Amino acid sequence: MQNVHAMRAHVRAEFEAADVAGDDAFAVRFERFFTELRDPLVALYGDDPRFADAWRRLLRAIAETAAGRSRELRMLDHEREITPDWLQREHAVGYVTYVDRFAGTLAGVRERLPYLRELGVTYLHLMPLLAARPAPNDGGYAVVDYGAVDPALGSLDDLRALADDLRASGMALCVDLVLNHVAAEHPWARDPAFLRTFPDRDGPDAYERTLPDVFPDTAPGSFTWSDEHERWVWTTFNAYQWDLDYTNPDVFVAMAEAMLGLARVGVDVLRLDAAPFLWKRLGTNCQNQPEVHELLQAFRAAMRIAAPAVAFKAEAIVAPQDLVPYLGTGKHEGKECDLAYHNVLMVLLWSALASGRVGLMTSTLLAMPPVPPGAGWLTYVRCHDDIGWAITPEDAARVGEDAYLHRRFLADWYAGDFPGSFARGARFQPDPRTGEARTSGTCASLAGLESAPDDGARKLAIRRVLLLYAIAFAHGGLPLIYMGDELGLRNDTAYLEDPHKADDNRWMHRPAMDWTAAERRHDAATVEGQLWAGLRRLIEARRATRAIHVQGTVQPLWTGNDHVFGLGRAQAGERLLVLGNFTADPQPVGLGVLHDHGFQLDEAAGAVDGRPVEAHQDFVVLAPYQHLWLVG
Ligand code: OTU
Repeated sequence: MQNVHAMRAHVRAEFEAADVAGDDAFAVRFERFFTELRDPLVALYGDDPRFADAWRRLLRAIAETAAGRSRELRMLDHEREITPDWLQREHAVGYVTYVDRFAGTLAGVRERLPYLRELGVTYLHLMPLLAARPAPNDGGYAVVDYGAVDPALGSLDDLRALADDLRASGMALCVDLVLNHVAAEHPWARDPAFLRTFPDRDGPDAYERTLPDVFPDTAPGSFTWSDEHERWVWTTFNAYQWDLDYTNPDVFVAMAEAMLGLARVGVDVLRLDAAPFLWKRLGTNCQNQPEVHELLQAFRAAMRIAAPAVAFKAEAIVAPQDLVPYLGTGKHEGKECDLAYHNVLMVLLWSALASGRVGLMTSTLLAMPPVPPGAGWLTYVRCHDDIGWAITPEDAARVGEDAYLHRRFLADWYAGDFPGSFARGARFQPDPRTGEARTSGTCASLAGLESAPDDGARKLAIRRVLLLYAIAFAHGGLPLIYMGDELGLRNDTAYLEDPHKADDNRWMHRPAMDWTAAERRHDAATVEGQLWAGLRRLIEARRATRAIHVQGTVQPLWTGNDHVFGLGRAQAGERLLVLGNFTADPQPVGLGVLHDHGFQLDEAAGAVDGRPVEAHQDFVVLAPYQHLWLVG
């Protein structure tokens, strides 16, 4: 074997001792990623007597997974090894949905693939689908068996068949992996060594001095008394979601086995749920601890050796300076997640839409650390969760705003409580201590479709939806369409009838697919037809624009008009400038701004938006919520 990786003598001895068999490709990967796997685990568990055995089991699981890869999956491994940016290319478009709400079962999803193909989807994220505890289970985020599919949705074989179908259609499959916690009923939760427990309130009280509440309204505090263990159990989220103790190497190996199991089924991307919470430290908010990044590097190295086609997506809804490290920075550069949710962009889009001003968005994006090479953003407008108004005091201060007041304004605006608001959302988990709240509601309802009294108002709402999606599509990375946004599905109140859901208003923006509405998607006279056509234009524009490829640079630009956002991109000699008017009024932008950046205005700039360009001698006027795409 070639010594592709310089190893210190004692590590080399361990490498030789590991003696893990496999084919040539496996051997090369094992040597290449050996230290990336071993170093973080030794740092975390080196002194733990359980480590030696855990390590052996981990290596065995990795080798077995690699050996079990079909010829087709091995080809995919090779293909993605030489195309590491496969998720972020200009034709990549994601779609996110619950299996049951979209098509009943996994078999049903297979039947609906033509719909997704027609839209142009290349990546399908299915919400939690592994066996969960009976309701309430937080939409499946309380797993009882990582090796089984929820029987109501189908079987592991159905999942395999779906993955095969998707692959044949050029679509990748993303599945949730709930890393931080298990259902209280999971067999692992019978073993106190897998949990963080405390005999009395001393520990919980000490931690809670600095722990924020995730669900302050419905699940206050972060600990739950267990009669079974006669101890307090760490429960960051709901009382039935028990946090795992990652200081125990057996927990790491158990979760690694769950990951590898999904790789064996043919899953392409793992969404690592609640990644920031994996490691707890007294005196902190117990998020984003350095050890979290060691864990993620080790998980990723294990997967790179076993099944390199499988990518990691971080679900870390945290502040900008804490977010970028999930894509691998510093000593973890190139060794962590391939993708992370750009929740900062998502929040700023809605903020700009409510205020009609783009200064906060422009300056905050300009101040964000760059994405490390090889990694990319998931850009999105809505997802299954609430919108947490994560605007920091530093970011607000840069544009002379007060972060607290602006966050309160946004919560009011999107609950429909602010004078002039077009939104029909709801407050999620209002925190009585701070008066703050997050926001629930579908994209369409938040953008004004539900409140629209007439055709004119409906048209504006449609324009708002398409403007937000236009920025998400132009930004670079992998854009996600949340199921129903392509048809303008409105808030669904049916959850109020279900006692296991009624207290969680996130269900209002998780409607069932409306296939009758979908049938109207080719009728330009309907809301569905206009949204569908608008999104289709965005997908086509993205495909045709090499500058969108993630390896290019993305640069927010000042346009000289505080109501018009500017986003510039450059890649391999091609350049793109997108302008977006965030108000319901016409807005001028001086042509000098365009010329300074090397762009000329032409008629084609309005093609993606679908409205003509209103050009004057020295300026261009953007129609309400219009977006212009200029290629240079
Ligand atoms: C995630 O969200 C899921 O997306 C939620 O649907 C789950 O309820 C939750 O985990 C528990 O499994 O706090 O308000 O930084 O923000 O993990 C949603 C990440 C959440 C957290 C995120 C979490």
